Amino acid sequence: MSTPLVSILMGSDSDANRLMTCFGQLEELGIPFEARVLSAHRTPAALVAYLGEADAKGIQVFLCAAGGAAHLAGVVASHTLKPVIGIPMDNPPLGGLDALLATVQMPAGIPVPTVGVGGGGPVNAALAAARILALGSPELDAKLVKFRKGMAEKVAIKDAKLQARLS
Ligand code: RP5
Repeated sequence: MSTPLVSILMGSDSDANRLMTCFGQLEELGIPFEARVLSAHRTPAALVAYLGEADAKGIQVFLCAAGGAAHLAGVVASHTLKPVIGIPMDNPPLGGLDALLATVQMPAGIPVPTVGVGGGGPVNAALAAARILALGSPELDAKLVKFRKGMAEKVAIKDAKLQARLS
């Protein structure tokens, strides 16, 4: 197993299933990662201890997923100078608006760029991490170029199918 470059932190194991697309996207791009359940509220000391080790391990980007009163990404960002991307979880009863605002509305000085709530959020967090890492990796940059080309080709095929149905 290669040294992890991305750390995916989640506030609870109840977040894990909704992060599978994030794991899958990182795997597809060949980016080594690790994932941990660590909570800003329930395990504050363990979280801070982990962040102390993460730099030494070579973690370059943190992806932090939490729902409700989601302070995980902000707390992580306050303990590291590495990029931290927030992933608000779409939990009931408020559907993720609570987590979105808690994650994105950071005070000036501690940035937490945040992806959208729900479906595309975890995938986009993985792709955002990939773009950061690609700044120092021509190999990963080439994979992202290929990924985007593949996506455009899929859309062109879908459009051709729609045109065929309408003709
Ligand atoms: C947050 O509280 C977690 O990220 C999770 O989304 C939410 C609920 O956690 P559980 O009660 O399911 O463990 O900290």
